Amino acid sequence: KKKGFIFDLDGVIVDTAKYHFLAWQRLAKGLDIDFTEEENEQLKGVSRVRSLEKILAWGNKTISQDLFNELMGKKNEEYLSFIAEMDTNEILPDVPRVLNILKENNQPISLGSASKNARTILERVNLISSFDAIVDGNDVSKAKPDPEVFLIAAKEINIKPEDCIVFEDSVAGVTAANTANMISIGIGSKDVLGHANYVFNDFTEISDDFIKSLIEN
Ligand code: G16
Ligand code: MG
Repeated sequence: KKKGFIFDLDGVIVDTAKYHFLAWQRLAKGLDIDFTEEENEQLKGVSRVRSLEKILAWGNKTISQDLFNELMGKKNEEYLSFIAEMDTNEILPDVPRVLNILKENNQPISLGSASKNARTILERVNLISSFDAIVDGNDVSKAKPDPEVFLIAAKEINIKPEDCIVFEDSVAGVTAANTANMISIGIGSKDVLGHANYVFNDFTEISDDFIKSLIEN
């Protein structure tokens, strides 16, 4: 049977959260705002605009629209300078194995990411050709936890939402997958992603047989 397999990018295929963190931290410092790794957790899967809004709220700062736009541009420039150095070593463990099983079983694969830099990252790590469709922050108007990104990702591979399986590391992303009526597989800690249908710490815990059971059921 044909199922649709939808992958989030940051935190699932590569760990770019560390680069977002470095770039946001520098920006926050410039505004005299303390920005912690715990706060960074809450920015996972969240769009760029919404992330800056949250950081400003945590720091009790209001800024002009012009400065807001300028800071967003600077943050992205810095982030781009980090991802320019990425290579295949940054692909998270066993992601290629899972992509290969799916390919061997002729299963369509989609990307569903909030990032506007998704294509650049997939090119850097040489995975762009593994995807039959790429839906990212440039294609959606409503950010996760809204299901829009995953619904478009399903449509682009012609698979009904209820036949789709989503791999996600963020709270908002798992909620988005559940709302879309898809099977959600959380990648991370059970404490954080308890609302997912299944949770694994990483892809090394996901067996070939488990993937095959998803295809068959
Ligand atoms: C990712 C990250 C978020 C980031 C967002 C926007 O989403 O998880 O932390 O804020 O993209 O990224 P950009 O600034 O590159 O547009 P995902 O959905 O791939 O996890
Ligand atoms: Mg993510």
